[in-house]
Amino acid sequence: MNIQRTLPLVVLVLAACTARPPATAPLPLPRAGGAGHGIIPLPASVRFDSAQTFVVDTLTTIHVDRGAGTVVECVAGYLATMLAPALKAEVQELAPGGSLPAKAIHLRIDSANAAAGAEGYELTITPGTVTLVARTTAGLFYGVQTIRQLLPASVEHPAALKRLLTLPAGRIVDSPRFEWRGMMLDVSRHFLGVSDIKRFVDLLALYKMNRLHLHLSDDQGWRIEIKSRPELANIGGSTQVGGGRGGYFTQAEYSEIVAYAARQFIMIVPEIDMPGHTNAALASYPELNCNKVPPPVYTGIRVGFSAVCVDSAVIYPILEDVVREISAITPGPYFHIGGDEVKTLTPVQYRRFVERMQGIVNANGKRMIGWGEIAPAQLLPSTVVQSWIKDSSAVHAARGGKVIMSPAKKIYLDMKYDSSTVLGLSWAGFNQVRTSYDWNPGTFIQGVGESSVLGVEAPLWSETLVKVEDFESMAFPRLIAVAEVGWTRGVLMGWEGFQRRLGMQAGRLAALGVNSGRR
Ligand code: TNX
Repeated sequence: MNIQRTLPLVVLVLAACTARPPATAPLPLPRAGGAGHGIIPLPASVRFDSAQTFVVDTLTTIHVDRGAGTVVECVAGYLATMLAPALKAEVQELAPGGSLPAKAIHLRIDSANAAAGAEGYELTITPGTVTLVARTTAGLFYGVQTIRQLLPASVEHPAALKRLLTLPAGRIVDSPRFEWRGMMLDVSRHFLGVSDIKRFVDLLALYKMNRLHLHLSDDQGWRIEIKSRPELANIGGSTQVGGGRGGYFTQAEYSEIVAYAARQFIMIVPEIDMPGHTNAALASYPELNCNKVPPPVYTGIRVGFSAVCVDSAVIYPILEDVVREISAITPGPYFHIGGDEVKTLTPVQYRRFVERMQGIVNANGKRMIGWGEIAPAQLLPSTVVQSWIKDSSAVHAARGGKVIMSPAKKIYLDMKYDSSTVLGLSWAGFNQVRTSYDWNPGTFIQGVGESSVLGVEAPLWSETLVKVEDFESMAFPRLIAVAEVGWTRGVLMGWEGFQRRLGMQAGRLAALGVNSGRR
């Protein structure tokens, strides 16, 4: 390295912002490169130049422009940690007009870069230099994930003997099809702890997904501390399906998850399901019930039987406290009110409730999201409808609103793969990996065209899932298919190619210790 040309050399402090996936067992991947790369989601444009490669070794350095800012430094630090100990885990500043040493990886923000779009990136690899350019730090992070997937699976495991880390020479220009590329975890039916959630965050990041929706309340459990209404978590969080211990996130733990996810460009979207799916809340505060009698906590898996007393004025201060406290610790702009499967209210009662909640959510500075059932209410165009069955979300598209596509028959990750799958449900059918891959979010619902689709999100309901391994076996590999549906333009997609690339992910998933289900 020519220190002269990079002076002043500054080693940036990265400890606070480096995060890398945990892992358990090393396994090699087939060599990436040529036409046979294994990148998922498939980038918009990939060109490999020749048989030449960039070799990562102890001479390799990572550079960011001076003054690029902490977030760029963090992304560079994430890459440095991933490549250590092949190189020294240090990020260096490049002075204006300074030239790069040989064997440099340069991460650069260019806000005027038109090729890649807001979340896109351009990656150029030559034997001497790797240049990653993006308009935003998110784009840089996605480019780093592409670099990661071009490297052998051994980079996923800190204990793996570092085989030759090489990148094929070439150029990738890439940007996502949809803004919303998400997953939902139901931590209500069975509770998952902070470290389990972080593990999912790590895995979402690998596939360029950017939303993690947490289903924080349901009949069986209330999973977040509300300081002004402590019984919600104390009583409502005391059990789960099957009668286990349950649990809940303290607000500090929730904030820890939010911050951890933000470092990997993943927004946490909190959901408090109402007016139905509320038995845990009803058991905690008698005044939420029309008869003021709290029901016992519920550990079965029926749906549709509970509802808060929507015509009673006394419930709204409680719901306002809930929305206020959660909104205050949620930097993302969304609050999800659920709204699904309410069988005990009239349509008028239901609609009035949804409209009132929309006001409360907006008053707390958030945009409301609700499941498809909310569409017939008078919704603002800023409200988002999450479609899960063929519902009336076209009504919302017609008023200029956006729709998140979560069709149960395609991407419900709690549906069995087939009749031999041990865990999961099958009310929407079997969802094979191909089922989750082969569909078009832009044409799936009549009246909800491409421009009305905010993106895709795969829910993972947990009636039958207890341990994080159970969640993983249902999510993987189908979630990887959903990641490609959300990112890659339809004309570029194809099952055969995806299947081949998915095969190439196997070693990586094994190195990460992911309990992947079937193909
Ligand atoms: C329907 S999808 C539900 C959930 C269940 C799920 C099981 C939706 C908005 N509601 O309450 O857990 O089916 O697949």
